Amino acid sequence: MVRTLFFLSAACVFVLFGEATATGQPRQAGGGGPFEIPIDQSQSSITVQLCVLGQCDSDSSPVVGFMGIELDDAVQPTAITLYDFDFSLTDTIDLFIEITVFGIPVGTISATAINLNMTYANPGVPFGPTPIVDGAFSFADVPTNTAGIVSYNATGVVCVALESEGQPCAATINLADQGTQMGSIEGTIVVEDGIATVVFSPSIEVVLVEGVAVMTIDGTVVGSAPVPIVGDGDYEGDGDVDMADCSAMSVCFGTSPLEAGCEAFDMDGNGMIDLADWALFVSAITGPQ
Ligand SMILES: [Ca+2]
Ligand SMILES: [Ca+2]
Repeated sequence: MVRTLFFLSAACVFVLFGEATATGQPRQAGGGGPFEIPIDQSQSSITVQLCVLGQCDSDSSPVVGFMGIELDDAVQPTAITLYDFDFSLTDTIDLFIEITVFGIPVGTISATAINLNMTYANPGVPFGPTPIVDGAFSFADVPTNTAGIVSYNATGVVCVALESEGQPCAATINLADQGTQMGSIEGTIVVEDGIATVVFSPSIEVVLVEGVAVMTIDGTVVGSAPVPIVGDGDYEGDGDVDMADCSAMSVCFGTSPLEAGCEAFDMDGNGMIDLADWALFVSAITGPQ
């Protein structure tokens, strides 16, 4: 460590000697890369609706999981990028539909769905960014996978309709076999005191049997998490990155957890200050302003 400090102190002199020609600008406190927001179960619920031959029934469940996002700015974001999500329903969904003609029952379907789950089909691959306007945003055509086991039992006209489509009157469907579908996510975001509170309203339609049975999964999931912040290298906050900042960088280098003030040098926002940050710091040097 002593050697490292000596090296960096010397590097300050070396780097800053040439600062008259440095062209870097102070970096803004941008978003520090993708981060996960755990779902608050107490505020989150997903509803599954099954519609068969024009009649529908629905049931809801609490949901667990997370949202993975990135913001363009840690304080006043104007754009959000989706990286991942996993919404898992904790309760069994129970559905029952009775088809009537002039008030006379002519068929039924009962269905249960267990381990229902919606996930982003390309985890880690950025989707967006999409603009945040007045705290609201919208993602369309989000590649979404669904999973879970749906068991159903149909009678009367529902059974006849299923059989006409080559489907049995009672069966078990693995939603994972339905492949990737396009869903949508409406949402809102508030960032206050470094904490982002995000509301996602995901929605997806899964056609179980063409022309006969459609399942819609939608709801509201809510979560909060600290927004990672990347430092701008300006230790004393005087609007420049110069020799004084470089000396402080030498002291902060290698500290973990970060000491107060040293956040300015965590230039990649990963919670520690190492050579990757040093490289970014050097590129941010502006000289005295
Ligand atoms: Ca400074
Ligand atoms: Ca770092």
